[in-house]
Amino acid sequence: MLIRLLRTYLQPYARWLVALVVLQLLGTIASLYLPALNADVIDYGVVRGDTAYILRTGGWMLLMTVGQIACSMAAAYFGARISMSFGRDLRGALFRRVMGFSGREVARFGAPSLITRNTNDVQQVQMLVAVSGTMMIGAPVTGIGAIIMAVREDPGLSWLMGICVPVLAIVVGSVAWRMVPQFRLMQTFTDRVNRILREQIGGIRVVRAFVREPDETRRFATANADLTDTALQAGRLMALLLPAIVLILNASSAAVLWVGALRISAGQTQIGDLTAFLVYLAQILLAVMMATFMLMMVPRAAVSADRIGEVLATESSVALPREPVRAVAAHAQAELRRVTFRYPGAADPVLRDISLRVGAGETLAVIGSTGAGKTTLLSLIPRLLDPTEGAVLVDGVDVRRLDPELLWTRIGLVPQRPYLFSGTVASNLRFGDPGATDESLWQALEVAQARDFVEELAGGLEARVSQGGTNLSGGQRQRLAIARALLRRPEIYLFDDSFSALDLGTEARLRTALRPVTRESAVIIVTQRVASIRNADQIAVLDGGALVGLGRHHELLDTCPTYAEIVASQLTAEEAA
Ligand code: TTP
Ligand code: MG
Repeated sequence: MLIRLLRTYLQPYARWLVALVVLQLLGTIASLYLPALNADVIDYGVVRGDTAYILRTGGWMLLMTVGQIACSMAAAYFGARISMSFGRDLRGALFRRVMGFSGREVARFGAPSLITRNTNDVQQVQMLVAVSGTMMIGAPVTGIGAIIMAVREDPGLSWLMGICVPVLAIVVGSVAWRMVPQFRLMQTFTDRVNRILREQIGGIRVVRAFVREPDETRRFATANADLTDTALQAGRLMALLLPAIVLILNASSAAVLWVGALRISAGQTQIGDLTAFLVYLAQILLAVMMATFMLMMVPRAAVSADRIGEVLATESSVALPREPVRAVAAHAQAELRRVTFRYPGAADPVLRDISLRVGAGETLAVIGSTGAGKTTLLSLIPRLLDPTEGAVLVDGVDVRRLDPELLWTRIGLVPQRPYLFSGTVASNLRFGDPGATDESLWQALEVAQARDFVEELAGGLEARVSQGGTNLSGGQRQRLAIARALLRRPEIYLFDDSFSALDLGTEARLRTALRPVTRESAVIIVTQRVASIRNADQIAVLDGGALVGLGRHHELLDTCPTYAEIVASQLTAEEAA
C-alpha cells in the first residue's frame, strides 16, 4: 500500500525527484572527495613543507565545500517541496473521497478516525518522503563510496570496517526492530485520544449535567496515559540509540588509531591516509545509522499508508450513476415503490415494503412514534441512503439513475437536527442559494417566522453563527434551516420534525405562511404532532417500519387504530372530532 501510495502521489513530481537525486549525488561525491584531498595536503604538503601545494589544494577544498553546501541546500529545498506537495495532494484526495461518503461509510470509520487519518497519518507518510528525500540517495552512496575510498587509502586497515559496520548495523537494527510495534500502537492510541476528546467536547453539557466529569476525566486520562507510555517506551529505545552509536564510533576510531599507528611506525601507512581513513569510517557509520533510521520510519509510515489506503479504497455505497438522466418530464413528484431498508449489520429492516406517492401541490404527512423509521424514510429521497429493496423515484425517474446535481437542486431538506455552519446568518442562508439578495433572504426569514429574532440579533443578517449553530436556540436553528431550504425554491420539500421546537402558535403561523410558497411543490412533513398535519392531503402512519395506515385525518381515525391511538393521546375528545 505504501509503495502504491508513493507511486501514485509522487508521480507529478517526478522531475523534481530527478533534480533531487542529481543534487544529492553531487553533494555526496564532493563530501567523499574532501578527505582524500585532506590526506594529500598532509602527505605531500605538510610533510614536505610545500606551502604552494597546501594553498592550491586548500583552495580546491574550499571550492568543493561551497559546492557541496549549495547542493545540500538545494536538495533540502526540493525535498521539502516534494514532501509538502505530496502531503497536500494526499490530503486533498482523502478529503474528496470522504466528502463522497454516505452516512454509512462515515459511520464505519467514525469521524474522529477519519480526521486522524487525514492529518496524523498523512503526516507520517509525508515525513518518510521528506526524510528519504534528504537521505535516500545520500546514505547508500556515502556508505559504498566511503568504503571504496577508504580501501583505496589503506587496504591494510580495511578489515577493521568489516567489524565495526556489522556491529553498528546489528545494534541499531535490533533497537529499531523493537520500536516498530510501538509505532503501530501509537497510531491506534492517537485515534482513541482523538475520539474521546471529540466526544467529550461535543457532549460537555451532558457530562456536566449528569456530574460525569470525574469518570470522563478518568477515561481521558487512561487513553492519554496509554499514548504517553507507548511514546515513552519508543523514546527510551531511541535515547539508548545515540550513546550506543557514539560508543561504537569512538571505539572504532580508537581501534583504527591503534592499528594505524602500528602501521605508520612500520612504514606501511602515511599519516594523511590514516586521517582520511578515520573520516571515511565516520561517514560510513553515519550512513549506516541514517539508513537504519530511514528503514525504521518505513513500518510506521506503512501502518499509516494502510489506514489511508483503506479510506481511499472505500467506495461510497451511494454510487453515482454511470449515465445520469439529466432531463425529466414530470415535476415535483416523489414516490417510494415497495421500499425496504435495512441498516448494515442490523437484523431487521427499519422500513418494510413501503409505497408512497406525493405530487405537486400535495402535502404528505408522516407520523409515527420515535424510532419508527421516519428520518430513514426521508433520507432515501435525497439519496443520503439507498434502499435495500424497491425503488425511490423523483419526477418519475429512479434516483439512482438521476444526475445527483439535478436531484439535489430539486430537494429542500430541513433535517431533524438542523446543522448550521460557522459564519453569519446570511452565509448560512446562502447555502440554499448563493446568489440570493438580502431582500430575498429577509423574505425567506419572514416565511420561516425568523425575521423577528434575526432583526434583534446584533448585526442582523451579518450576525455571527458558531460552528453547528450552537449560539442559537434549537427553535431559532430550526427556523434558519427552514429559511435555508426555502431559498432553494425546491420542487420537493422535506421537513423532518422541523416544527418540533416551535410553540404551537408560531408553528401555525409558519404553516400558513408556507402554504402559498409551496403551492407548486410536493411537501413531505415528518412529525409527531397530530395538530401539525390534520389538513394534510395524505397521512402515512408508520409503526415499527411498516406502513399501517394511509389516508386523510378523518378516514384514518376510523380505519387505523394506531393513528386513533396517537390522536387520542394528543387531543381531547372534542378536538379529535
Ligand atoms: P429513525 O428513522 O431515525 O427513526 P425516527 O426518525 O422515526 O425517530 P424520531 O422520531 O425519534 O426521529 O430510526 C429508525 C430505526 O433505525 C431506529 O430503531 C434506529 C435505527 N437506526 C439504525 O439502526 N442505524 C442508524 O444509523 C439510524 C439513523 C437508525
Ligand atoms: Mg427522526
